[in-house]
Amino acid sequence: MALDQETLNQFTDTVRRYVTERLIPLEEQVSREDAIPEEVSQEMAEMGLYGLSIPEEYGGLGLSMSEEVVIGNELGHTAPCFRSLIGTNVGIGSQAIVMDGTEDQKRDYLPRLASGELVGSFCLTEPDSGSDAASVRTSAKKDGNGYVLNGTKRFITNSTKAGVFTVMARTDPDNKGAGGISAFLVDARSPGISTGKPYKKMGQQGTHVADVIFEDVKVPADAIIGGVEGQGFKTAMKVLDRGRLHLSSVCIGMADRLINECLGYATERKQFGQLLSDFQLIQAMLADSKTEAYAAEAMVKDAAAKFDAGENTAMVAACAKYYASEMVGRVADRAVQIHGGAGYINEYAVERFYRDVRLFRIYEGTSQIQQIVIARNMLRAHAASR
Ligand code: COS
Repeated sequence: MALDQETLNQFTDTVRRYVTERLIPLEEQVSREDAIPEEVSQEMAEMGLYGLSIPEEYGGLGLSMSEEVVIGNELGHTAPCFRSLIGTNVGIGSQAIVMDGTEDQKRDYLPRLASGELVGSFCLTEPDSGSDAASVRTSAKKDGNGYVLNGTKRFITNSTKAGVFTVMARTDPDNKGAGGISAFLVDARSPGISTGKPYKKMGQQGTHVADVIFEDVKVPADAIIGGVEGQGFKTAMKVLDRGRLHLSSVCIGMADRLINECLGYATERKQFGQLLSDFQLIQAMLADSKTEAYAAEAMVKDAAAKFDAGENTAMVAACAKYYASEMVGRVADRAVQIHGGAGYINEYAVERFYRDVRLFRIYEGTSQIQQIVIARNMLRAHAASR
């Protein structure tokens, strides 16, 4: 544990209060305007939220995974766009450096990522490479002492305000698989980089996702993470394993919020002369949602503890992400059902969250990819035990 229990409790309370008093009242506005007020980013930076996962020696809070999921859960209680503001710096935009970066790369980038001065963004997905992450086509050709990058990255979160991109590019054109990929740290101001117009999304308004185009972008040789070619795919997989645990905790927080919205509505609204909460069919939906949310919470806590103990968590992180993201989809669906017609109206939080949570089953690996990761690990362990 990086923090003593009392400090963690205090920090958790601070985040909870911030979510309740500051972020929840902003949800409707942010959804309507598709923009988070600038001050929110500043406030989150002052609370240290950009640096949750970055070691203290590089200016972050250095939370353990078990601690990070507690905070992820708290942030999950409001619109997911607020969590996404800090999400790339905490997860996919910083962890490649934390896990595999050289000391110079850590010193150069991590303090600025931790403070929120620099936004990190993760460039893996491409127009023809999504779930099949090893088929990346963006090329990194050797050029004197450095490399020249060409290619298009798709659906890149926070790319329009990023200061540094972690870019997966193929350094070995003869190796079409995972081993031909290297991870680069690329300054977003480098000549030849442009970002597309943010996509219009189904939900999660306030978070912006756009393409990033690399045209003859020159990068120095020391831009390769860890200084070794061919390790980029493995780095990306490790980053995603960790990110999946964080996202699972956000799903749990969101499920809890949805359940609370349902409790509030069901104990106020009357039909057939009695409160909705008096109907056993409504109670059954509430009970199913609570049971599933609790099961997901137990999984995430267990997987996070395993991560902190240094165990390989590729499989359990996939289990957690798969279950928690599917769970919150079912909880959101029931929440709309309990709200009836009101659940279909934009003024109610559950209508927005129903759309917002759909993404959890897709990004950082679809449910189908999680199933593949789980099954492959099971089969590998079985083969090794024979
Ligand atoms: N940690 C470390 N290394 C890993 C790893 C992990 N979790 N998963 C795979 N690797 C390694 C393998 O050990 C293998 O190394 P060797 O060649 O030395 O044996 C290499 O990476 C290739 O692995 P594999 O053959 O399993 O790769 P596949 O092409 O079959 O792809 C999946 C595996 C499908 C699991 C991967 O492409 C994936 O996770 N896709 C989803 C990507 C994603 O989440 N995208 C979301 C967008 S990013 S926000």
